[in-house]
Amino acid sequence: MTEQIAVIPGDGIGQEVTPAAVEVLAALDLGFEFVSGDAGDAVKEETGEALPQATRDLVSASDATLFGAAGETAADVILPLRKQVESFANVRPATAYPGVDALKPDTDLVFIRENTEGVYKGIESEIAPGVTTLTRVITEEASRNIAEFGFDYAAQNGYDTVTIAHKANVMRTTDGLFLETAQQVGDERGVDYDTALMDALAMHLILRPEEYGVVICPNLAGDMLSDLSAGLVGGLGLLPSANVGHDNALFEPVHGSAPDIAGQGIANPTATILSGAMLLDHLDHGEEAGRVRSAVESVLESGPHTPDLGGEASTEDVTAAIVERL
Ligand code: GGG
Repeated sequence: MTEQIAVIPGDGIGQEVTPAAVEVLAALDLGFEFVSGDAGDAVKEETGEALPQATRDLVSASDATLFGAAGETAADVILPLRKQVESFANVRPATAYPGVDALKPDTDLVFIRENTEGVYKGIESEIAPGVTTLTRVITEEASRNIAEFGFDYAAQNGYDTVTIAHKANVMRTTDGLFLETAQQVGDERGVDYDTALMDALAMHLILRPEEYGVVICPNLAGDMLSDLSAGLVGGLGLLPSANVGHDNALFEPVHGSAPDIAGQGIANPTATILSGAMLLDHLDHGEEAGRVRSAVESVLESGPHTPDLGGEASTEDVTAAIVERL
């Protein structure tokens, strides 16, 4: 049966790296049907709406979605899209590769980020001129879902170190619940785990990332700690991600629209192509996912490289080299 992939490039370099990943997926000859959807700043300017209903419908009707990058309208685009696939877990691996000048070459981390609540719930108000508030929502159900997913992920992918990130000494009620629930899940399974205050963890990740594996995080902490860890392995151009729901999923690079380099044809497509590999795994094309990862690793090792990795190659050069390796 033909599998339908929704492709939403979004803003900025999303318009460059998403076609690159589609080119790689198409080269596998799996018979995917790619259907494009509009979203983002330009769409909002044209139509008044950053995420048209037709794009939401496309995502729901597809077997999986490949998304590029969100710009100014991120809160109106990527958060509702993650909701559209009912994704409760955002999986963000940060891995160092041979051939890339990484600050910490032994880094092999996977952030399992809660994807539905925390401060990203969108409950903000201006309660008086010059006075604003934000409501942070943490529920036992969502905390249990992400912890179960995180411990399962570690077991299935061979990680023996699991860390629960939190700030329960300050956010006693909300992160108190997150921590207590995640610990319960670890205890029920009888597996070892650590807990870490997220601010101290940020420092430890920079000094000794090799001591960590899977990190289970509340929403904002997962967003920030994964970006921080991109700095350990060579930059945001390398980090893919999966937004996983029970019946659907959306895959996107961790990076945003990078307006400083958009339109120049020099964006690193690696993160989006590796997001494509995660999509392949999700659709049970594990062998092809492995082939894509090997091709990417080969190109990272021997080049060509885009300028973010110290090279002079274009997005198209790197994509062509990966397709050739396939
Ligand atoms: N492809 C990821 C992206 O566009 N990120 C922009 C952004 O603002 N992300 C916020 C988030 O990941 O929650």
